[in-house]
Amino acid sequence: MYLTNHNTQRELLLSATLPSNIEPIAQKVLAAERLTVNDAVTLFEQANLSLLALLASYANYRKNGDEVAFNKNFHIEPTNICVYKCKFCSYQRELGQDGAWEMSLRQIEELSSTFKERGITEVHIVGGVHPKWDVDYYGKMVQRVKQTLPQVHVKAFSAIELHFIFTKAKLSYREGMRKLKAYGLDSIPGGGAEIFDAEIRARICPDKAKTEQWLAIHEAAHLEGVSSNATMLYGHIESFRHRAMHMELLRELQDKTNGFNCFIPLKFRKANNPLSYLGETNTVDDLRTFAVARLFLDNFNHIKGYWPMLGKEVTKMALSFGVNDIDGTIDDTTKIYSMAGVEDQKPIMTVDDLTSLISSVGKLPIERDSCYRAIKKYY
Ligand code: V47
Ligand code: SF4
Repeated sequence: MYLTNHNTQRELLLSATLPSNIEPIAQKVLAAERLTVNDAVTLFEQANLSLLALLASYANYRKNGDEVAFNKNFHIEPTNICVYKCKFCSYQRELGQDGAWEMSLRQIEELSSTFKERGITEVHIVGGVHPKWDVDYYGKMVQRVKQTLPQVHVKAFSAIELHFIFTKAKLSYREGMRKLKAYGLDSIPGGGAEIFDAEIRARICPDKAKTEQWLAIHEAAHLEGVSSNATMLYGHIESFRHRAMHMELLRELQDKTNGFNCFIPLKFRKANNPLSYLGETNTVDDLRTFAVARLFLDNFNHIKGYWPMLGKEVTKMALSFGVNDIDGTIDDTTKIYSMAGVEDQKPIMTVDDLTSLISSVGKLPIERDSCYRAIKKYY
């Protein structure tokens, strides 16, 4: 075991002679003061990797100690048919196109039944924006899952799907949210945020919900007592400043509502999509992004390293860069990342795998529920 000694970290930071551009930022971290967008850009561009690890670990320890969380979950991807054509998407198909799928309510129920008595606490439902489905179909999906697995938390539908179905039904976001809540929706996942800058958005996902709409959906959810996650798709054509400004908008909304559970940086994966020519960013950039997110988002308790997208080895490393959550068992139920070319083509981790991964880097595994309450400690 090599557990963090918070005081040693502090001593190290206080005694180090830091470059003059980084020193004031490190002082803010030690004093738990908020960083500016310029501070975040400076960290992205100029901070040494080991210093970033130390700063982010220090900030994370203050919130989460040495515990790292996982959950027992599976995904339902009800369709990959989508009215939009995001340039980074490897998964989207047209109605009737080869490789398109759409699940009936019966199929959703059957898939859920296979997870009975397996201790699952969360079902994550997200898919394409189907041109023919409406808010009641989305609601019934949630209802069927809840009827089959009454104890689970249903975290479902990205702001992109929600914007489309609420607009089609002429419902305000809050009315729509109330309707889905009545069907059993518990929280919403963080997808569709991509990069909030309007010019970047226009180049990578021109036709789907705009930044203001993404934020308004999440705000409406929070006001209706539905918590949510937030993501950021990085490593394509955005700059460090775009990343920092993206996080600033999330931090502002979190100040207002406190409704976000966690932040999940998602690394752009290049296979089978129109942005393949960009290639992928490197592991050092992944780690820097996690660390800056941990330092900048002072009002987010949890930073998630989503293992099916990062791969297990990078996930382990991310635990030294401010990450305190690695998501769940998944059980080979998501195709978004395998279709985009990640190494793990069949994402499955048992509880043993997850706890071993976490312990292997000296952290303390805990199983959590979807609201980050501890269910079981594995140490
Ligand atoms: O919005 C799509 C991303 C998101 C690619 O809330 C890609 O717990 C990389 O939001 N390379 C959907 N990323 C998935 C999502 C999510 C995943 C895990 C956990 C949670 C949560 C949310 O996936 C999309 C987009 O940003 N994405 N294609 C790609 N080629
Ligand atoms: Fe559709 Fe989502 Fe793919 Fe965009 S990322 S094309 S909204 S499935």
